[in-house]
Amino acid sequence: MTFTTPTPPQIEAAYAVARERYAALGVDTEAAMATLAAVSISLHCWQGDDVGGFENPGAPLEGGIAATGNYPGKARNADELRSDLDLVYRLLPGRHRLNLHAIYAETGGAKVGRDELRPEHFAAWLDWAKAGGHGIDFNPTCFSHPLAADGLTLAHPDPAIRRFWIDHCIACRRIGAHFGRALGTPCITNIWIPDGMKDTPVDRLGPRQRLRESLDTILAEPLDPAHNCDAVEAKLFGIGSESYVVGSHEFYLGYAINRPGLILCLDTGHFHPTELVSDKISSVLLYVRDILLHVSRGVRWDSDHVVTLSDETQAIMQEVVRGGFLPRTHIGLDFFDASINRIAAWTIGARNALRALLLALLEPTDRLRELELIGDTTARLALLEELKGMPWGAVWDVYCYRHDVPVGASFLNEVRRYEADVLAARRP
Ligand code: RNT
Ligand code: ZN
Repeated sequence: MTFTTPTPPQIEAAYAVARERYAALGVDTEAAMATLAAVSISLHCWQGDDVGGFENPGAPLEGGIAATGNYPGKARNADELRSDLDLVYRLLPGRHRLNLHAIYAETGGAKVGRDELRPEHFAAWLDWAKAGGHGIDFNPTCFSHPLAADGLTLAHPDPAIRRFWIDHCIACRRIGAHFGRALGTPCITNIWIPDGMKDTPVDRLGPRQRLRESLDTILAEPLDPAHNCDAVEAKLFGIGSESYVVGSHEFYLGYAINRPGLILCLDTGHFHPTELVSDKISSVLLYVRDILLHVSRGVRWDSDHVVTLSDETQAIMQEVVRGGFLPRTHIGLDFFDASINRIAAWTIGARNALRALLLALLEPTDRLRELELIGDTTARLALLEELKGMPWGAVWDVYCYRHDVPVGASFLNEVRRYEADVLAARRP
């Protein structure tokens, strides 16, 4: 099935109507689009190859996370992954960043320990990012490794194992600073570790003390925040760490509050199903300078489904916009669906994050706030519900059109073409 696009005159005509409708509510659609254009989403490289990386091709994904599905055509090496990413970026309006993991190093076949990784192992990524105008963010990979086999890394009781992971994280911060310096935009180096226990531990405190000490050591070296900024990511549970996770939300929130400038990462899939990241943002940003979002879609467990335009995705972006938090919020994506075309997965998820953000920017927040302040909760509800039917899709279409990317579902035509021309030739 081929998807057709509206013609430019149709796009413009629909937009003219939408612009008037929004203007009547006091919303400036041009200003909303200008704000949106300044936002760079960090596209996670790991959707392209099911979090495999190139360190040890075929090695299983470990660390309490899992990618399910075996859709054909996954990237087998860095060149393929970059080529796939190039297509995704061409299908997204705006200029966006890349979020890289340490296992995506290119060592030219040489075995390089993760504690010995250096900027030169990412030279090809850097050149490519420079050419494409992408900032880079980075992550130590503290999973899928023999020294993480028992599910503990920075909190491991064995000081030698702990030291290995500390050195890996130190190496990653330096690589991050190198990216930031070279690209002129700070790299966010985000630490997530899988450490936890399958069954109820006796000692919940010891591992947390060790993790705190490890983090102190990792972060001891001062790096210019214009080059590298550090983030930490909490989690409720993982596969095999159902009973206890060392780096819980409270652990990292407390740690970040005590370390000025440290960014707190909130992953949408890392909390109780009834607990919402949208409700945490305004609390966290009272005490922490910046947040990093891992926009994902948790389904029952931290299953990392492709981001949809769900109520929660919208609520998160509303909170970011309503609070004036855009300058303090770094938006990254984190999902890995191996059951559908991976390039479509990336594109659908990223476009939905952008659409949710646009919707939030098209809200007459001042009016809603006024109604709330005078206690007119009837009108607040009425207006909020009416907004759902406003012609925001016409604004999104013109935004895509102006950025020279496919309008509507027609982006899928290009994905299908690439699938036939490029992906189909890839054998595992
Ligand atoms: C895992 C975390 C983490 C990873 C990536 C691959 O639960 O969400 O962010 O998904 O580092
Ligand atoms: Zn995450």
